[in-house]
Amino acid sequence: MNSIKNDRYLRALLRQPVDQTPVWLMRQAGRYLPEYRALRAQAGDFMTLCKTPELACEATMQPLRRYDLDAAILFSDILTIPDAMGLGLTFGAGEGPRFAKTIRSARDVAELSIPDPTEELRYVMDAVKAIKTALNGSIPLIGFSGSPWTLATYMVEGGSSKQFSIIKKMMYQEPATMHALLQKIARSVTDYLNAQIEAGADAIMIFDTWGGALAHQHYLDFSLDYMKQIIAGLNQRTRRIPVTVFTKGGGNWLPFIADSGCDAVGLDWTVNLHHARALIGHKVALQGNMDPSVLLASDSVVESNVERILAEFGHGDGHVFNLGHGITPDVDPERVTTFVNSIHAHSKMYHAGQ
Ligand code: 1CP
Repeated sequence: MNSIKNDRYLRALLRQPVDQTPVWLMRQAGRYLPEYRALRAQAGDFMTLCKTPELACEATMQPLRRYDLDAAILFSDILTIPDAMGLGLTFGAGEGPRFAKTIRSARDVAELSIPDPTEELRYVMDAVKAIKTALNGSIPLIGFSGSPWTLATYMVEGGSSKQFSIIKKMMYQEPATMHALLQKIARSVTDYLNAQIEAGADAIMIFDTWGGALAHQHYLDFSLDYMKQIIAGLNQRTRRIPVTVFTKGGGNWLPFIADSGCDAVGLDWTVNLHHARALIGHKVALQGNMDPSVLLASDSVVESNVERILAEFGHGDGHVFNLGHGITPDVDPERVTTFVNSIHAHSKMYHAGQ
């Protein structure tokens, strides 16, 4: 029942032999695709798209019709968790996320509820099930969540932030309150990801988009520790579910991340893949790491950057090709065709004889 025709992505995460390097793109469903913009217009707003399982399923499937991708990702958002915890999420037209309620005190933390994922987040589980049916065993489905630290930045700041002044003040001034908040989020995320696994997700990715804003020891104590807790709490009993951890700006902490219990580490484009492989490639698989802005250049530039990155990783298994962060809305979808096809064409030689 769980056999998947193209399982290159799952095999690469477990550092097993593959015939060519698997590829998917962070934010592969999104605004660079005209069909996504039409779907979102039909839904009216972004959260309606997320909360309507048939529409979320359609958004996941759109990039798979255009490109020869090795994995699908659940169409949803990391901010469904704080929304389900009662903070009231909205996305204004052309704006980032906004929360009606923010977390600023120990009392606010105490009042937060831990959602039952089969109730408040049932729409996500219904989307996972619909996508699994639509995929019909062709490629694996990635379930995901934000890291507790990354989710906390939105919950405390009330939306996107550049400086993280409010949450950092809270972390330094009231570390116990900060830990209590992160603990509650970690429990919510663990339940949420286990429900996604139960609904059919084949692999899990944890997005720690803002971990790179932290000082060294604070990254370990306020971000990585909670991701470790989540990984240890994931249900691996019925199926082996590979887990990828991506800390944007986490290049300095690769050995710590590789010891978190994850199967793969996501790398942004500031990291040299050869160096990362020498450092941690005997423990975990590596995912990444082309600068998304390369996709703004010509086909030949895209192709030469793909070749460079494949060569940086070199011969052998344990590489999942991806961008170093999400694809941006200004990318021409044609460049993505070149990107995906050149990975498949040029990567075979690195796996020859496996
Ligand atoms: O239509 C629109 O205008 C909404 C744009 C959009 C999309 C397509 C948002 C708003 N979220 C998403 C989908 C999404 N988000 C997916 C599934 C689609 C896919 O990957 O194919 C995933 C995995 C995410 C994850 C996500 N949301 C992250 C972590 C990954 C990353 O990019 O770093 C983060 C930080 C968010 C928050 C978020 N969602 C959307 C916005 C505008 C933001 C804020 C970003 C910021 O603070 O800068």
